[in-house]
Amino acid sequence: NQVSDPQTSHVFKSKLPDIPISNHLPLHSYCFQNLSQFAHRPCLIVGPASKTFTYADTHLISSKIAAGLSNLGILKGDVVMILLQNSADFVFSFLAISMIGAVATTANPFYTAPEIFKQFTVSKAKLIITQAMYVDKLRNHDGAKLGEDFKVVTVDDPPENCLHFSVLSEANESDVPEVEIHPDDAVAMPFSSGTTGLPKGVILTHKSLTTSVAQQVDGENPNLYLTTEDVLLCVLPLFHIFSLNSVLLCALRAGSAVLLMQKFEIGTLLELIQRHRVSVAMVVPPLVLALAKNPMVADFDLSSIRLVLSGAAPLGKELEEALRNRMPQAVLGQGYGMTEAGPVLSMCLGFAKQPFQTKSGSCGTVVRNAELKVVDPETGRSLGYNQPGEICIRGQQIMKGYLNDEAATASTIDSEGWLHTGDVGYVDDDDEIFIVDRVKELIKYKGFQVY
Ligand code: 4UW
Repeated sequence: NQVSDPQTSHVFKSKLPDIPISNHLPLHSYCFQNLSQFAHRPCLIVGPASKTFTYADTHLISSKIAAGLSNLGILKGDVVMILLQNSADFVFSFLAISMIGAVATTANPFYTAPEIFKQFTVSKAKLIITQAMYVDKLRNHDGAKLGEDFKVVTVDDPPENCLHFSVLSEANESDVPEVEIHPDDAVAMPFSSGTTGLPKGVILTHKSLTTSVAQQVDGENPNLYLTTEDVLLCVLPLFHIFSLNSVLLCALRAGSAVLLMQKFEIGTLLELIQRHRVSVAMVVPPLVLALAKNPMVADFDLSSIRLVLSGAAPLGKELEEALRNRMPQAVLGQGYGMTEAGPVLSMCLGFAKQPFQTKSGSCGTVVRNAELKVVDPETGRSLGYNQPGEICIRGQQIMKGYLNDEAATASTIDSEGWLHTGDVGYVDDDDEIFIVDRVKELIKYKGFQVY
C-alpha cells in the first residue's frame, strides 16, 4: 500500500479503504449519534461497587453538568481542568465540557503542586473539577486565589471556598446553552512534552478527536471492531489520551460498556474482569507483565477476553508470547499513539471485523484516512519498505498545534502538514510498523512521559 506522491516518493496507507467521516459534528454529538439504538444498555460500570449508568443516564447527567458549568459562568472556549482519577464523574464532566464548547485540560492528580499549577496557569483554566484530597495542591500559588480567581468543584465533601459537584449535577438540563461549535474548535487540551522541552498544551479539536475515533471504530470493516455486547476495561487513566480516546470515546461511539477502575490493583482487576465478563482490555506493557506472569491470574476465569490492545510504550516479543500462552483465545496486538497525533497513528489489523494476519512485535498498520511516511533524519527524504527513519503522519486527526507556542508547533508539524513524531521505525513488506528507537528527549516510565 505504498503510493507515489510528487513531493514524497513513499507514502504508506492503511490496507482498509478510506471511509466518509462525520467530523463536521461536535465530539459529543458524534459519540452519541447512535444513542437511540442503545439508550438502555450499560454505558459506565463503576467497579468494585459496580454501580451502572446506562447510555441514557450518561447523556442526561452530562447535559445537567453542562448546564451547571454554564450557570457558573463557563463560556464557549473557556478551559476547565479535570483533576480526577477514573470515575463516572470524570466521564460526565468531559462530555459536559464538550457540550458547551469549552475545553477540557486533563491532569494527573498525582503530579506535584507546581506541576499542576503550571498546567493550570498556562491553560488559563477557569474552573477545576477534583477531589477534596487534591485541593491543597491548588492553594496559594503565584497569588491566584482559590474561590476568587478560579473556582474549584469537588466530587466529594468540599473544603473551604470550594463548591460541591451537586451544583453541576443538579442543574436543569434544559438550561444547556445553544452554542455553535466549529470542527476546528478545541475540545481537549492534554499536556505533552512532544519531541523536546517541557510539557505544552496540545490543542485537540472536535475534528481531531472525531476523526481519530472514526479511524478506529467506524466503517463496514472497522480497524477496531467493538459492539454493544463488549465490555471494555478502563483501568488506564482517563487523563491520558490513550484511555480517553481509544477506551472511552471509542466505546461511546460503538455503544460498548466501559468498566471504570480508579486504580490498578491486580486482585480487584482480575475479580472485576471475571464478574463483568470483560471482553476488550486496553493495557500498557507493565499490565501485560502482570497478566502474563502474576500467579493469581490462574485463580480467575479470564476466558471472556477476546482482544488485548497494548500501547504507549514498547512491548517485548517475549512478553507478548507469555500473555498469548495465558490467553490463547484472545487476539493480542498493539496500537501506537502520540498525544499530538490525535493520538492514534497505527493499530493492529487483527482487531478488525474481518481481521488480517499480523506479526508479534508490530505496532499495527497506519490507520485509515491518514498518510504515514518514514523520513531519513539526515536528508529529509522519505524511505521505502524496511528502512528505518523518523515516522511522520498526516491527516485530519492530528493536533491543531501547541497552545501559545508557534515555534514548537512549527518544528513538529511541517509546512506540508506532516507531524514529526521523534520515533524511529520502519514499515515492513506487509505494511506493519515496527518502532526501533526514539530521536526525541522523551523517556517513558510505565507508559507515562518523563521529561
Ligand atoms: N510502542 C512503542 C508503542 C507505542 C510507543 C506509544 O504519552 P504519549 O504522547 O502518547 C501515547 C499514546 C498512546 C496510545 C494512544 C491511543 C492508542 O490507541 C494507543 O494504542 C494502544 C496508544 O503514549 O507518548 C507518545 C510516545 O509513546 C511511545 C512513542 O515514543 C510515542 O511517540 N509509544 N505507543 N506501541 N512506543
